[in-house]
Amino acid sequence: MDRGVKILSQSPVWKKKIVVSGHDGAGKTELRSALLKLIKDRYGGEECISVDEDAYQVSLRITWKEGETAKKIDIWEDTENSYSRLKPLIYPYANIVLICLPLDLVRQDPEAGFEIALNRIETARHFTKDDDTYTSLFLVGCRSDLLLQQQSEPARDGGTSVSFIKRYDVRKEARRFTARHWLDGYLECSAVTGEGVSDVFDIILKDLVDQKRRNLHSQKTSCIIT
Ligand SMILES: Nc1nc2c(ncn2[C@@H]2O[C@H](COP(=O)(O)OP(=O)(O)OP(=O)(O)O)[C@@H](O)[C@H]2O)c(=O)[nH]1
Ligand SMILES: [Mg+2]
Repeated sequence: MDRGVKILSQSPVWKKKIVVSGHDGAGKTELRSALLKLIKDRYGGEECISVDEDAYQVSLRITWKEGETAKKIDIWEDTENSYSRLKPLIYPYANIVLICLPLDLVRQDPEAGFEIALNRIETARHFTKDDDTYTSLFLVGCRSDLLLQQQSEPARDGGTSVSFIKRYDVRKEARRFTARHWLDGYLECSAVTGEGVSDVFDIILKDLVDQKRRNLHSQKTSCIIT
């Protein structure tokens, strides 16, 4: 646990919630750590950043100061093993849900990979449908360095034919999946090398700012058909 110096309590507060979901071992925890590192690198050292992680490691609160505004982002993680009674705590009021897709693993077994991602999307939509917060859903292609490494190696036959794996363009399929399931976008990074993490963070921040406008026309307003 890392405890920095607290931010002045009288600062105006901008508070957002992000949920990181996806396959078992997709890179959710690494992505949270990479985002934390990026925020620390960008917004200064210990003087203006505080970090709190809960005992179950499902929620991480990062607070930093930008101009006069204190910014807080709660980054929650929903793992395959999360107790089902935690889910109603993890998802509601999420501003963004990131569905992590381990590109190297999905390239080996696309059918199972996209099915798991779809299942996570349905879970996220189910647990956010009744609150009054706009929730953006992004698909995040994770472990992109492992994908590159894999593509430069001869394909091994692990149940799927070698020629199929060689031809299969997992990035293209991820983009198609994003469009087919009405997600807000497809992002990609390697949390370990840091490649693409700042682009992911910039898009997340932009989306969080744009949500203010979108909230005026919330997607969750109920309608009655007579
Ligand atoms: N090379 C590389 N390895 C990664 C990357 N992201 C995650 N990993 C590795 O993949 C494994 C799983 O990463 P985690 O971040 O623990 O995955 P997770 O989704 O949190 O896993 P669960 O919480 O168990 O579901 C670890 O060995 C990580 O070091 C990445 O971008 N590149
Ligand atoms: Mg994890």
